[in-house]
Formats: sequence, C-alpha cells, structure tokens
Amino acid sequence: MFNMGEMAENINSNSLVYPADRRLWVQVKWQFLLAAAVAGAVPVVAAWAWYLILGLPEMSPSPRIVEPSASDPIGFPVWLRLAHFVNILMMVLLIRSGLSILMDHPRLYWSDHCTLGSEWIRFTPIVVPKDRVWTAKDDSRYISPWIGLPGFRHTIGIARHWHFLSAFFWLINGLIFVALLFATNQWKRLVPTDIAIFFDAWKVHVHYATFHMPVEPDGFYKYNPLQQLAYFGIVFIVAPISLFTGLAMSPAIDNWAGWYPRLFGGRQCARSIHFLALCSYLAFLVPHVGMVVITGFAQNMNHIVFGTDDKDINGLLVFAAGVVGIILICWATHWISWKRPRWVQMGFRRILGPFQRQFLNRLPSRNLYTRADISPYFWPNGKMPHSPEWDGLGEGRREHFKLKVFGMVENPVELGIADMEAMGKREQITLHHCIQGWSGVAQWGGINLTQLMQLVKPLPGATAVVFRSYGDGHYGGEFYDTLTLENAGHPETLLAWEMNDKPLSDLHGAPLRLRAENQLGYKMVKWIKSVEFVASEKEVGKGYGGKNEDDEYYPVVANI
Ligand SMILES: Nc1nc2c(c(=O)[nH]1)N[C@H]1C(S)=C(S)[C@@H](COP(=O)(O)O)O[C@H]1N2
Ligand SMILES: [Mo]
Repeated sequence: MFNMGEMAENINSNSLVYPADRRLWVQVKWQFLLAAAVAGAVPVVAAWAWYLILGLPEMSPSPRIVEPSASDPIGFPVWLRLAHFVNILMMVLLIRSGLSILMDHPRLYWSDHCTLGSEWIRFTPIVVPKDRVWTAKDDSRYISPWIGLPGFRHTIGIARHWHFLSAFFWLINGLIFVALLFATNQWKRLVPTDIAIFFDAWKVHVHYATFHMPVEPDGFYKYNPLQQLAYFGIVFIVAPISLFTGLAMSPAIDNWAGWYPRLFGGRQCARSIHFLALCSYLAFLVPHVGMVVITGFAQNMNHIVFGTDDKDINGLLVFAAGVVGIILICWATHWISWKRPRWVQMGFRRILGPFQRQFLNRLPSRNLYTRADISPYFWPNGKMPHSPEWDGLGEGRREHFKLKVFGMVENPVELGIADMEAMGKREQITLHHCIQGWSGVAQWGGINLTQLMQLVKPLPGATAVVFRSYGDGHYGGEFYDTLTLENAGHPETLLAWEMNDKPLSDLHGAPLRLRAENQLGYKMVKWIKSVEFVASEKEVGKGYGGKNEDDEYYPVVANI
C-alpha cells in the first residue's frame, strides 16, 4: 500500500504543500466585470424604480393557503429529503474538487486557442514570461485544502477522481430525484405551469430588493413564485448545463462529435460556462440558505429533515449533525487523498474505468480541423530532456535518431525518421486536450501506429504499447506512458515528427512524439526513444500505466 514515505520520496512534499509562491489572486477583464456589475445592478435598480414610482406591488395570497387542493403536494417525502442531503454532500465534493482542478490551469478562455493573455479571468498573479519556457505545469497554482480537494499542490489526478466520482453519484441522485418528482405530485412545487409566475416572481423580487418581506406561503405546501423559479432554474437548467459542459471537455467525446462542444462555443467556452454554473450555484446558495434561516429556521429544518411542519428544534439539531457529518467526510477525503492516494486512483478505475473502456474508448475519433484553425500559441508541458543521448542526436534531433521498436513482436526494428517518412506520412489537424484544462489546435505529421504494427507484427499476447521518453517525469525518473492496443490501433494515433508543417521543435517533442487524439495530452509522450509491446502495462514502472499514472495518480485511460 502507498504510504507517506513513498510519497515523500516521489514528490518533494514540502515544496508541494507550501510552494514559495502561494499568493491568491483573481483578475477579471474589465469588460466582464462591467457586464457582471450591470447584470447584477439592472434588476435591483428596476425594482427600486418600480417601488418608488408604482409603490410596492400587491401580492395575491398563495392559493395553497386559501384553498388546499387534494392533488397538490403536502410536505416532503423521505426520498426527497434524502436526495436533498445527498445532493448537498455531492455538491460540496464537486465544488471543492472542481476548484482544485481549476487551479491546475488557473485561466479561463472563450477560445480553444488559449492564447497567452486571452483569458477573461485568471486565478493567478502570474503574467506568463515570454523570454523563457513557461510550461502549463509551471503555471499551476496552490489552493488551500480548506477550500480545494485535495488542495495544496497535490495532483490534478486526485482532484479529478473525486470530481468524477462525486459527479457520478450526484447524477444518479439527481436522476432518481427528478424521476420521483414526476412519479408523484412533487413536480408541482418546481415546474411552472402558468406564465403569470414570471410577473408574480417579479413582484416578490421588488419586495426583496427594496428590503420588504412579502407574505410567504408555508413552504411545506408551496413555494413563493420567485423561490419556485430559482429552484426550477437550478434543478432543470443549471445542473444540466454543468453536466453537458463537463462532457464537452472530454477528448473522446469532442473528437467523436465535433458539433457537440460547438453547441457551447467550443471546449474552452464549455469550460468557462462550467465555471459560471458554479458561480450560479453559489449565487443561489447564499440567498437560499439566508431565506431558509430568515423565514422560520426551525420549521424549515423540520420540513427538510423529518418531513413535518413542526416548530420544535429537532430538525435543526439533526441538520447540524448532518453538517458535522459532511465536514467529517471532507476531512476523510482530504486524509485519503494525502495518505492513501492509490485508493482514490483505484476506486475511480474500478467504478468508472469500465465506462471509459467499454464506451468512451470505442467512439471513433474523427474531428479534423483546417489549417485556418491552427492555434497561434500552443502551451508546452513536460520537462525538457537533458540526457547526453538526446543531446547527441544532432541538428534538429533527427540525424542520429533511431526509434527502437521491440518487445512482444515478431519483427523488432530500428527506424530513422527517413525510414518512417518512406512508409507514408499521414497528416491531421486536431484539438489537443490537456488534463489541466487548456487546449490548442495543431497540424501533426507522422506515421500511423497501425503502419508500424503491420511492420513489426505484435504477438498475440501483447495488450499494451509502452512509449519511453528521453525526458524525465515531473518528479524525476524516465517519463513513459502506455496505450492499450486498441487505442494504439486507432486511425488517429500517430508517431509524429512534424508540427504545423515544420519538423517538431525541441519544446514540442523532437525528434518524435505521440499523438492519440481521443486521449488527454499526458498520454502523448514527447521525445520518444522507443516503443515496446508488452503483455500488460503492469510490467512497466510502478505498474499503473505511465509516469503520470505512477506518480500523479492519473487514470490509465484518459478519455475524460
Ligand atoms: N516526455 C514527456 N512527454 C510529455 C509530457 C511530459 O511531461 N514528458 N507531458 C505531456 C502533457 S501533460 C501534455 S499536455 C503534452 C503537451 O505537449 P506540448 O508540450 O507539445 O504542448 O505532452 C505530453 N507529453
Ligand atoms: Mo497535459
């Protein structure tokens, strides 16, 4: 089992936990600050204008209070109360892990190019230096574990496992919740059936915005119109937006259905909208909790805890215990992340790995771009090799380079770039998806791995292909990664020596690198020195499928 000793050995824990630069910083382009300020101010100013000119609008009394009808919901059934609690817990984990993920590439863009300086918001004080190499990895930020899960500068691998696992349970919980809403009469609480609700909600808003309290219906039977619209918006609009924009960041999905991320304006728009959905949850949460407290805290707690309309404090007490429980779970997830990170990695692999392998890996990858789409800037990542072997390759790193292809094959070979060129070059223009969040479009030229496989003829027992690099991993030791034979045989899996119609630069992986378009960037080994066919990826390194998988707990299949 993994322990702190091993952790300290792999990663310099101290500089990881307390990097020298821990400044917190948020900078928003003024246009967006202005837009947000206007969007926030307009409804308030309009409410005041209404109030000062027309007076406080008269509220029609809630029909539920006037004449109870048998078909309307009464109280909160146990499934609804449970789903509400599970939702709180999952949202806490989602938000905490989401913030940790965000801080790994603390910039949000509208364009898939992610050009330097084009971000509309950044959560880092750093302006990227242009006079030296600044990798996306250099750019990642510290976040306190009080806020982020796992926080500090643990790995984005762990943060993403928590995020996807909680997203999975959050989704199941949400689907059960919505199904039961419609299987019972509880949907009537949320779903507007009369267009007049918008005007009624406006009246409530004029009250709140001018610091008046309208007569509140008893939430046990019915919500006020503004409350109903807010709940409806969160459940039926914002939650699906989170889900669908989340999926739009997957390389497997984007490369299979290019139209899908375009629904949101592209992968980076989807990522920005995903963040704005988080902002919507927070903007909802503050008044939601505030109103629950103001409008009869004890009674409201009995509604959602016991499903009774009593005014005693029992509901409050149990709810407080629930909050303590959530805090304990947060502490436990933090502890596991730091002391038993393999559990998180393996838990994810067991629960969501089958879905990745059976479904996402099988999607054909076919989304090609044009030369006009090529990004002016392409974030670099990884540690440049400094081995005498690599240095000795000569001009353009091509001269003395011989790719060794060996392992479980009938016909091991050594190939120079010219040999591969003679096998026939394939070109593709694709969108690169880095696990950290950035992307970029580039043209790649090289040979299909299938061409290589036809030449070397893998033996029947081979299931994985290992790509070893001249460079080291982030925490030292040879960088490598593996592909399943299935992904290696994918038509868009290339050994590339050309980027944007030029020989690969040193920074981007000269002399040879991998492209596996349905996978995240970390699979695409740069500065490749050899290709080995093996019976299982477990035989290599620490056995988790790659350098990042070994040291940073990344998943071995990288299609989300
Ligand atoms: N040898 C090596 N290859 C590597 C990495 C690395 O650290 N070492 N990083 C990977 C990651 S995380 C990404 S996103 C891509 C980045 O490719 P680029 O530098 O050409 O943008 O390279 C991948 N290949
Ligand atoms: Mo990456």
